Amino acid sequence: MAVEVCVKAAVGAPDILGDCPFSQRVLLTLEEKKVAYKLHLINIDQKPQWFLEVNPEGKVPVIKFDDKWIADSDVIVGLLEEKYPNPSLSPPPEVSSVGSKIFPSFVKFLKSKDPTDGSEQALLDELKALDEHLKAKGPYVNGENICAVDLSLAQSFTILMLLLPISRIGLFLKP
Ligand SMILES: N[C@@H](CCC(=O)N[C@@H](CS)C(=O)NCC(=O)O)C(=O)O
Repeated sequence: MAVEVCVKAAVGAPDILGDCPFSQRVLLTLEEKKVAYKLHLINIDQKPQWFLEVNPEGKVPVIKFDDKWIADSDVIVGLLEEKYPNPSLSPPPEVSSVGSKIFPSFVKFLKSKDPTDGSEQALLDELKALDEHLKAKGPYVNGENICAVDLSLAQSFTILMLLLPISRIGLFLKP
């Protein structure tokens, strides 16, 4: 039975993919694994009734396997790895935590109200460490082979790109 996936449509443009990083990570995983799927773009400001019936929590992404709808990008990505093991996107242990501190450092930086508390430098250090890793071992975190760490970092960078410009002009969480 065909896989179906519901993801966020762009705000104000219901026919194109939106900016939900969780949805994008699931789509990247499906694409990398070359799994055929039917795409449903969900306008989250006006969720269709059928979508709320299959997923009362109303969040995207959700995916339909074997007639059952499953929510949460972490769960979905785990299931995709299990059901479609080739190509494997599981990272080898030595790279599994590369870049893992970028997102928490970013959240700390965003929440910081004190520009001298070192949170900006800590974020820059994490970004630099990733950059150095990629320069030495790239192009992907695990060399020539893309893996789940890259897709998860892509998700973090989507959020960074969306929020950094706002944080820079001091409109987001800053005093
Ligand atoms: N933990 C969930 C988070 C999903 C999530 O928060 N999706 C947002 C869009 S980025 C959403 O569906 N928001 C609509 C709503 O909450 O009504 C996952 O990893 O899939």
